[in-house]
Amino acid sequence: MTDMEPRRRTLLAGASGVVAAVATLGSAEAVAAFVAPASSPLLAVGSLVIDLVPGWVKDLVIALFGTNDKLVLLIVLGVLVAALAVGIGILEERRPVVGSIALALVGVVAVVAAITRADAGLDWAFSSIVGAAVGILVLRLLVTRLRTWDDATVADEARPVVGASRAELPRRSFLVLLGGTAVGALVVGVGARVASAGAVAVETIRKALKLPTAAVAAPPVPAGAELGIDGLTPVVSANDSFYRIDTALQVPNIDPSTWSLKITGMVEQEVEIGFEELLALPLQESIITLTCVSNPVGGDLIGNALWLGYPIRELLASAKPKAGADMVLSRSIDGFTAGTPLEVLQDEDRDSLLAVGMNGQPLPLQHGFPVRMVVPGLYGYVSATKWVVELEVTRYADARAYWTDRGWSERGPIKTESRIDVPRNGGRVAAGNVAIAGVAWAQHTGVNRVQVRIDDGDWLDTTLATAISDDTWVQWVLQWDAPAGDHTIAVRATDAAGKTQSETPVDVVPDGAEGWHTISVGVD
Ligand SMILES: Nc1nc2c(c(=O)[nH]1)N[C@H]1C(S)=C(S)[C@@H](COP(=O)(O)O)O[C@H]1N2
Ligand SMILES: [Mo]
Repeated sequence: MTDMEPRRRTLLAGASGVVAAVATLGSAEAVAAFVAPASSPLLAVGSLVIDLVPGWVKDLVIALFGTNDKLVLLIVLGVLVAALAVGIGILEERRPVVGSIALALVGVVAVVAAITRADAGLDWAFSSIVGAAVGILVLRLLVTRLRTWDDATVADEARPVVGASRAELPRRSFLVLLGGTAVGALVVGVGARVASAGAVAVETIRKALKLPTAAVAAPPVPAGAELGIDGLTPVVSANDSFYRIDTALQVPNIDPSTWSLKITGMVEQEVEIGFEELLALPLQESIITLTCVSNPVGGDLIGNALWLGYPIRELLASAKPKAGADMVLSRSIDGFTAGTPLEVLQDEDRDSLLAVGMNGQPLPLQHGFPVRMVVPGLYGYVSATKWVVELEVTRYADARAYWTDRGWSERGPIKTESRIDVPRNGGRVAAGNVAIAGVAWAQHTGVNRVQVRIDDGDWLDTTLATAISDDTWVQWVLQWDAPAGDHTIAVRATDAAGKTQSETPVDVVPDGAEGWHTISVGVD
């Protein structure tokens, strides 16, 4: 015997394969948790097997194991995966690269299984692709180290050295990588799987939830609110294209039956309300445009939806804020906080809602399920707390919100702004009649006038669509007889208070961008 005992080498190669498989599954689960919890290759392949297995096998399994059939499937899959992994490890050690190719093929099967699921998107492929790539990397590293160790053993036996053997260092480096990867991938994978299972479970509850109809319905969207121009942003934003901004790495999974909101702090009477109780209250609908303070001039961190919820002012009234309080610190289950002026939330003329519905659906998980705040006229970071669980009545002098501690203003009223949607910035259009159109907003004040300037011309009044309300953005359009050449188009809005947007560009930090959205177009 001149090298490592063959039995031991095979065993360690097999172990390398198993650890590569654990790394594959662990990283795939981690990616799935972010991309789409249901895209886990483990679930996808399992579901594919259930679909493919002939009926008599299913019947037999159910006859033998009853309601444990899924568990049996998972155990069988687990054993198969382990056997495959051992095989791939041994293959890679005997015929370098061949094992990696086999692992890549398994990845392809997982990708196909994932993207052919009923509600899958193409992004469901990500988790399997990343998983296979990580697995191959781990496999190659492990087998290379195993060979180095083996070669050193050969050298030791051929020409022994005094003291520590040459094989000691490679041996250690192989074992550390093997153990470290196994432990790391298990921790990450199991954590991600648990989180994904939570998201899938909460999504199921959400889908089954039926919201009550509003006691106070929103007036219908006026017919003239939607100009219906190609490329112009729709006046009501669909839930799945609504902008999303938050600090949540993992979207909180809240089972509504466990949700409650507490009103605490400077109040005569602490109040706590559960989800069922909230739904039993007379709910109100309101169409409100949310905007992010980080929206640059011309940006799209803004969206308009029909919200269903209970007026926050009513809940506050039942808690009876004490004199001296001037701020409500709303807290998300994940620790995020926003500081909203108490008087804004108490304002009789403002539909500040504890919202449960968005465009006729329960809030999507990403948009705060089961309950969030929506306040007309204030940027999201000071008002729109998602996954909200506490309203602490306090004072600006005593409490600070999440973003106030990070360089943003304590208060965040939305600034009047306007944006050109068509023609596209940098686009080309044919000479002749061209619609210049976009949106403008001055939430809770209202937009009075939108003007466009072409090149160095005069400011031209545009036609405003019918506004849904002062709490929403409004579309506008100007028909332009476009002459050939390169042109610059700028827009500015004037709000109902008579204030016209300032020309001077101002950065988003600390309290929102300012300036005129300006685009270039080529006319042929
Ligand atoms: N829990 C929580 N709520 C939050 C945030 C957050 O980071 N965490 N971000 C706020 C910000 S900055 C904005 S602009 C709005 C965005 O809401 P949306 O993602 O539903 O569009 O949510 C607000 N609510
Ligand atoms: Mo924001």
